[in-house]
Amino acid sequence: VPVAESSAAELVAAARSGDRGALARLLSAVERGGRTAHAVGRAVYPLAGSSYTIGLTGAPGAGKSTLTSAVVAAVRARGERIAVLAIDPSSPYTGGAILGDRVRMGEHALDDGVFIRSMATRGHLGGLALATPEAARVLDAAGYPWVLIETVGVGQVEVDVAGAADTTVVVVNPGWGDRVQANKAGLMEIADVFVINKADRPGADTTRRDLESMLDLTGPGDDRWRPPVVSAVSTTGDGADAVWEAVVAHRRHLEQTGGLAERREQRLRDELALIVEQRLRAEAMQRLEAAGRRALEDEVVAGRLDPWSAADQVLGEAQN
Ligand SMILES: Nc1nc2c(ncn2[C@@H]2O[C@H](COP(=O)(O)OP(=O)(O)OP(=O)(O)O)[C@@H](O)[C@H]2O)c(=O)[nH]1
Ligand SMILES: [Mg+2]
Repeated sequence: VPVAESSAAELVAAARSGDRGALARLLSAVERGGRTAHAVGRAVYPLAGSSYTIGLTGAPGAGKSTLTSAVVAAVRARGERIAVLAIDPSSPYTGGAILGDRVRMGEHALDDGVFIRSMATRGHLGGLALATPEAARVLDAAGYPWVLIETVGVGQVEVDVAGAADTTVVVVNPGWGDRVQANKAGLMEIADVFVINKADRPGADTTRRDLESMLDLTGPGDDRWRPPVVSAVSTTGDGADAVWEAVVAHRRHLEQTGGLAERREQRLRDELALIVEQRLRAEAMQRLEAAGRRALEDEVVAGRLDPWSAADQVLGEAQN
């Protein structure tokens, strides 16, 4: 059932009192985007701000979901509630990878202290970058003190996700040093914590040495934090607690240095700019359609009109 604009506030209230169905509907609205998502965004903003977000990224199949499940178990063992957003940027629909996640995270299905939700972005331009922080805010408003966001690292996507998180965990596997060269620099930049998952496989020690020496070269970042490298075997749960300890240590560091407030502030500035940009982009495309897109394109293709003048016609601007 779609969320009517007027009912966003009611759903938020229901979600805050523990109604998981209401929470799921709010997240669906965010996932779909558009007006209803804006209404949800307005309703949750004043209520959010007390939860801590963790981004968990890495190459396809690195074991992110398995690690997530193990970390959730570690968090629950400490008696804390946690929500998980599994984001699938590659598919416009909630698809196969997510079905696998149901199995991998299934052990938490009956736990009231855990909320797991997968989110596809239906191919919206910039949809992921806007929907992710919004969904995290919904879970924040619903009372989850920890929100973990799992995303497949496929280039720009993990950078977007890092942008939405307080602490970013990058998951690599043994042998990582030899592969994904192109992506390394980007990952080094966003990682607050490194996890060498599948440490039961050969090459884990070499990967650790590689990572540590790269970290030596990079030196501590602006916030003087050196990302710890944690080994894990997520299939057995080994290392999950150490991963969580590293996250908590990074949080403490950010809180003590003022880095947390800084990160959050920068995120909101970026988000505002992105929202304005997305809305103008949508409006621009509407104007193009209204101006007779196909006919204009044909004129340009036929060489009777240059694209600049065509754009002027669409935007109603004088040529210059
Ligand atoms: N040997 C070993 N296998 C693991 C470990 N962790 C995960 N796996 C296996 O790796 C495969 C992929 O695990 P997932 O958790 O689905 O990986 P993912 O990174 O979430 O995958 P995508 O979301 O599809 O990118 C599964 O078959 C897991 O059982 C580990 O520590 N050791
Ligand atoms: Mg996964």
